[in-house]
Amino acid sequence: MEILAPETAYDLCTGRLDGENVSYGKKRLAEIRSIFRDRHAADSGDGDTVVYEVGMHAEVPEGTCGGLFFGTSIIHPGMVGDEYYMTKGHFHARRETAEYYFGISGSGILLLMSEDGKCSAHRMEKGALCYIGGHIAHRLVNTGDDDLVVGACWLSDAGHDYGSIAESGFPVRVVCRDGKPTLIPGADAL
Ligand code: PAN
Ligand code: ZN
Repeated sequence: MEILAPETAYDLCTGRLDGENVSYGKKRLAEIRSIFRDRHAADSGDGDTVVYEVGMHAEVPEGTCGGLFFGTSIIHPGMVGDEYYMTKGHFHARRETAEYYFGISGSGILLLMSEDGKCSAHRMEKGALCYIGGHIAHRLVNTGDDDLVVGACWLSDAGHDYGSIAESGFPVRVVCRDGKPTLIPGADAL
């Protein structure tokens, strides 16, 4: 029997994934304008701007029971109006499935929301480990000047439900006030 080389490389400093079964996707402003509260700023921004990227190692097809996915999210620094760049956010389609997030670099906030709309905000930075329980929606917000890089591991049959977030949003938003990240109430757009 021979000793095999790793099929996939994972850079512990950058979260970069390379090799077999790795794919990268970009989320551009044009696709997610509606998540930001300042509609005018969102509509007038360049739709080609990449707000975040997700690299993913998928050894098994989406939906496989008992499998795992491993990913790196890179939320670029920037703002739409006074609101920091963030991910769309989602519940898992299979609501009971949990996920690990861990901070690799940059600084930001992880917003969590229960199904009855209770929200909490957690600092996300290098070395932070966050267990996101089932039935909890999650969204990453980059409040720093550099990329916010966050690793994640979730079940391959978790699925993503973006619809509930699109309808009701998170009840808390992260905006810049006096140069500092500040939580304000309100899911509605301006
Ligand atoms: C992450 C997210 C990633 C992008 O891999 O999918 O951060 O965020 P959105 O999916 O909300 O656009 C994860 O939580 N997977 O389950
Ligand atoms: Zn998730």
